[in-house]
Amino acid sequence: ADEALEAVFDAAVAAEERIEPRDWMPDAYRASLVRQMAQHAHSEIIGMQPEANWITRAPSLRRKAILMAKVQDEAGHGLYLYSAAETLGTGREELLDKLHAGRQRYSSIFNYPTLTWADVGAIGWLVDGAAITNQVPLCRCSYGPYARAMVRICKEESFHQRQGYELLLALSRGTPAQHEMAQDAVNRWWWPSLMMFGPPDDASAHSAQSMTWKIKRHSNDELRQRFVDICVPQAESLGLTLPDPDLRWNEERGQHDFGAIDWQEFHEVLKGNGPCNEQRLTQRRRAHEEGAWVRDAAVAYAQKHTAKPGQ
Ligand code: FAQ
Repeated sequence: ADEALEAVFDAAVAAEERIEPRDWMPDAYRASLVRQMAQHAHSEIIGMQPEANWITRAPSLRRKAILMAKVQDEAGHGLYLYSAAETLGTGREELLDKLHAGRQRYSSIFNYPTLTWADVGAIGWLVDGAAITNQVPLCRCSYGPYARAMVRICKEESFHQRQGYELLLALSRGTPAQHEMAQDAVNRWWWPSLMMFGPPDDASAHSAQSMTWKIKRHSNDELRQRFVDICVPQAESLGLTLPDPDLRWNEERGQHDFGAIDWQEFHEVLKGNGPCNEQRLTQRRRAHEEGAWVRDAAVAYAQKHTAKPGQ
């Protein structure tokens, strides 16, 4: 019977139809989606930490309001994604437990520190820019709830990217010290941003299967290249340079060549040895424990209200 169901599933994917929660799907498809969506959700909420670090030190009320809105959006993105993962039968609590136990991943990028105010700009421009490049194709993901969550997330990410760009532009055109601060932030965030797209195609364990299932629409290297090509003219407009002496236009390919990525560093960060891995997870576990009373209160409130009509 499974073979007939699998044929229906394969045909739906081939016909660009959406797979919905109640449709039959192969166990491995479900598992791979949960893996990717959980990693994505975890990235959104862990990703609040590096920038939240600057909320109290934002240089003006306007900058502070913008940054608070952005960090709140990230919490919201986490919630859309946990809800989307719930439609596959895995609850938020279960996924959070796995994150806290170090059994599920979050993006490597959030294990780097935010040393200056310019880092908030570099994160917006580069990290959110990389996130959009990766996530726009996910709006066409074969799994309906994930694809729909992505549409809204991408709109908000675009605003995040613009605020980062505008912040960096203000610094770049500011005093020499401000310009230098912007350049230093770009120097530190550039290479880790390129690593966000994942390992090179020949080392990407899941790409081939995920592309057959139309979860992913482009390979890691394709999206990384697209991102580099987008960033080069933007860096020029910003008056900042990208820290890669090998970066140059390749007329033949119609794309930029760029230098070698330090995959050793990527693997170390994935193993937990990045500059902030321990700090991020400790802070996440603490926030979860300190928020226990909110969850308890919400459950008590809900029980009280469901009990009422019968009283
Ligand atoms: N960091 O076979 P592949 C954001 C893992 S944006 C850590 O190529 P796949 C917005 C991968 O899980 C960031 N781990 O895997 C924001 C796998 O491990 P596993 C989040 C990585 O899935 C901005 C192994 O390596 N975005 O949060 C990374 O086909 C600012 C082999 O890799 C998403 O998650 C990495 N960079 O492709 C928030 C987007 N790369 O599971 C706050 C959705 C790979 O076997 C502030 N995800 N790994 O143990 C995806 O598109 C894909 O999952 C990829 C990886 C492209 C990340």
